[in-house]
Formats: sequence, C-alpha cells, structure tokens
Amino acid sequence: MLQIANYINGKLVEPVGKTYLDNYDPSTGQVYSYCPDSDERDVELAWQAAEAAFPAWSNLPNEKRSRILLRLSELVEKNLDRLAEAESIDQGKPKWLAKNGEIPRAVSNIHFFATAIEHFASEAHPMGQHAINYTLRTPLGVVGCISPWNLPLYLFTWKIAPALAAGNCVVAKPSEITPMTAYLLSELCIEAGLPAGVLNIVHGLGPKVGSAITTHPDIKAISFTGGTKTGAEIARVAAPMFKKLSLELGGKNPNIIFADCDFQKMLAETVRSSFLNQGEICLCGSRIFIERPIYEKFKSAFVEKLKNHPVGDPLEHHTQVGAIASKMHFDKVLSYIELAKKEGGKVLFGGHPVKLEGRCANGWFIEPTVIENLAYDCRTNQEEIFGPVVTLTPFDTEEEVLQMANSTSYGLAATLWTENLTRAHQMAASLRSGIVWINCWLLRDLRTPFGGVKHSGVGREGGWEALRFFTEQKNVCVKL
Ligand code: TXE
Repeated sequence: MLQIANYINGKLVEPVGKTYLDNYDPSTGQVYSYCPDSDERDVELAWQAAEAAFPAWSNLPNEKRSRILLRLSELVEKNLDRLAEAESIDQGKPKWLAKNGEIPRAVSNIHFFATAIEHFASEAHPMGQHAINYTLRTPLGVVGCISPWNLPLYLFTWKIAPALAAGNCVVAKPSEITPMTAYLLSELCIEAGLPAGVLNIVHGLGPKVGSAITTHPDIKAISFTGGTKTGAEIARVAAPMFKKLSLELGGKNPNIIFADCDFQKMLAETVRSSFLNQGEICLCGSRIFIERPIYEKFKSAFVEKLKNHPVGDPLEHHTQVGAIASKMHFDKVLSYIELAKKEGGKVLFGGHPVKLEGRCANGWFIEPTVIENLAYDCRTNQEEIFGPVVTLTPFDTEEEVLQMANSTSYGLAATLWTENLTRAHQMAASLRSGIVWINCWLLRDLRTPFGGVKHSGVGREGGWEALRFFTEQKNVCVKL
C-alpha cells in the first residue's frame, strides 16, 4: 500500500520517527494508504529548509515567482483527472464534484495569486512640500499553513498560494484525514521546479504536527482553516508569541427564503447549498428559514427533490451524496440527528445511515436529512453539525427571522432569497456574517474578502487581503 511521504527541502522523505497513520477510504471503510505520523522533529527540519530558502525566494522578482507558480497551476490542471479521483477516494466526495469544482478551483487559487503578485502595490502619502511617506510591504519569512479535510486541495492551495506568491516560505500541514492530494501536489512542485525548501509539507496529527508549527518560535504567522475549537486552541498558544493569525472557522449559516422569491431557482440552489459535499462545507446553509405563506409548499417540494438525490459510490457519476469523510465524523453527524429527535425535531426526510451494496458496503454514508419543529435556539440549531443535515423553521416577519438568524455564536455566511431589492439590501446589512449571498449561493470572486465574524474566525482571505496578511507593512517618512 502507498506510503505517503513528507515534502521537505525539495525531497519526498520519510518521517524521522518512521511511524505511519492508517489512511482510510471513507467509501469502503478500509485502510488504503499510510500517512506519515510526523512530529516536532520533522517540523524543525521543514522550518530549517524554509529558513534557508527564504532569502533567495523572497528576493526573486515577483515576475519570476509568478512564473514558477503559474507552471505549478498548469501542472495541477494537466493532472486534473488523477487529482479529482484521488480527492474523491480520500475524502468521500463525488468524483464529478472534485473534477468540476474543487480541483479546478485549486488551479484558480494558484493562478490567481501568481498573477495578483505582479499587480500588488502599496501607497505613498505626500505631506505637502515638506515630507513624503511611502509604505513598504515585505514578506514575513517562514509561515505556517494548516488546512482541514472537507475541501482538501482547494483549501490547501487557498493558503499556500498567496503565502508563496508574496515571497514567504511555507511549512504546511494538510489534515491527516485527507493527506493524499497535498502529497500528489508535492510531486508536481518538484516537476514545476519550485526551489527546495520554499514549500514544505509535513503530514500528521494536529496536536503533534499542527501544534509544533503553531508553537515554533520562528514561524511568523499561522493561516488556519478548521473547527472553531481548534482555532481557539491555536489562538491561545500563538497569541502570547504575537504571531499574525488568520482563522477561518466553523459556520451555522442561515438560508432565509421569502415568499416573493423565484421559487424554482431557490429550490434547486437550496438542495445544493444544503447537501453539496455531504454538507461538509462551512458555507452550507444548514438552518433554512421559510416565510410562513410558502412553508408547506417549500417543505413538500424540497422533500420531493430529495427523493431523486441519491447517496452512492462517490466514483459513480449519478451520485449526489458521497461518503462522510471519517468514522468519527460519521458518528458525530448521526449523534446530532439523535439529539434533534430528543429536542422535539420531526424528521421529514432521511435521518439514517445508508448501507450500500458492493465495494461500498462498509463505507460511511448518511441520507440527506431534513428536520422541522425545532426551537431556533436548541442545540441542533445552534451547534455546527457539518454534515447532510438541515432544519426548517417558518417565520412571519423580517425582525423575527433576523433575530433567529443572528442568534448563534457563528457568523460566516448567510443566503437570502427575495425579489424585493430594498429588503435584500436592508437584510444583508443587518445579518451578522462575513458573507451574504442574495439569490445565489457559493458564487465566488477570488478578489473578495472571505471570512467570518464571531466564532467563525478572525481575518479575511482572498484578493489583496491575503497578500496583505502574508506581508509586513513599514512606513518610511522622508523629510524633503
Ligand atoms: O477541523 P480541525 P476539521 C471548519 C468546519 C468544521 C471543521 C472541519 O466548519 O467545523 O472546520 O474541519 C489541525 N494545533 N471549516 O474537523 O480538527 C488538523 O490536523 C494545530 C471552516 O479538520 O480543526 C487539521 O489539519 N493544528 C472553514 C486542521 O487543524 C491542529 C472551511 C483542521 O482540523 C490542532 C473548512 C492543534 N491543536 C472547514 N488540532 C472556513 N471557514 O472556510 C487539529 N489541528
């Protein structure tokens, strides 16, 4: 079976401790490869390589760094099918989703920042005739990038691309639950001619490898995407070290549907925003609020749609809902469905694990699940489930739905369906989230600020925000 390697100083190497973690295929429930069980010794080797590579990499003209990253982006595109299949097997998502959405987005992530760096400028502030200020933006040095298991290559590249484009060197840790595509990317980095030590990938457990990156005294910034609890732990450790922190955390996003919406467009998109990637996207609209006059109409139409939204083998093209990424997460999602029932919820559709035939007979599958009759402030409606589970709640007024929508400790994304322009803009201004989609969902422009408020995170990724995060600003004032 394949033994994944770390990528340190331009080479694919074993972990120092020579121990490995089982890596499961969630569709079969079987171990199909091994992930390095690295530790702080591997992180130290990665940091040393990054530190040694930093002067040359940061002094390269932007255009030269851009060319190398563009080569990497082209190689990812050239290997699209292989990466998509690997991602689907490793994470459990339908292969068509990896092929049509996520791996192309990884290509775009790298391409976007490889080109953005050539236009990244700063400011000057003249003081009349007697002085002028200019702002220098310089790379931080060695930075840490830690990413989760739900959109593995998509979120891994979303972090390393701006970090590298800005001239930093990186020590990166993908999730131990989905290490495969980051490993395949390291082979492409070698092929692209990325200089040794510029990017280092250390695989392993969060509390061991992730924590070693967070606590390393000479890693200047941490860009993290993952659960709120882990984000808080990283902040606790990194704050007294005064590291720059970018934390993209969990969500419990409202999807607010007014009676005047374009019903068919809303319905199709709401099935997508509820269950895409098995609901394992922090931007999914897991709390659906429906204006009372169309509550019954929505309920029956939504349930009807799900009768033709099959759970299946992620490698089959008809599959809409694939496997849950890990046994632990599978159990967590099922426990929330049981909690919902205890809290008075009525399961309108789904609610059970799915036993498939054939090669996936021992995989981790859950039906798309729709639950109504829950209080807006019960645990099921306040805590992140991060699976194929949504709740339905009717509402009568804008004030009422705003209060319910804003009632959780999260504030990442919100979706709004209405044809009333004034109401749309007023609601968008009042929703406490980092992102609001109106009459659409997951429509993304990489130039826009991406991130959440409250317990959904600190800071913003995307566009100039990401390049500013990965650079230090210095103001120089010259007396004329
Ligand atoms: O998170 P974990 P998961 C959220 C999503 C869900 C969670 C799922 O909503 O809540 O992330 O990802 C490493 N020190 N988002 O369960 O456990 C761990 O090894 C340092 C929001 O993976 O936090 C993995 O590599 N690192 C997001 C990474 O942290 C540690 C989009 C994430 O793991 C660590 C995607 C530690 N002590 C998911 N413990 C958004 N807002 O965009 C674990 N890790």
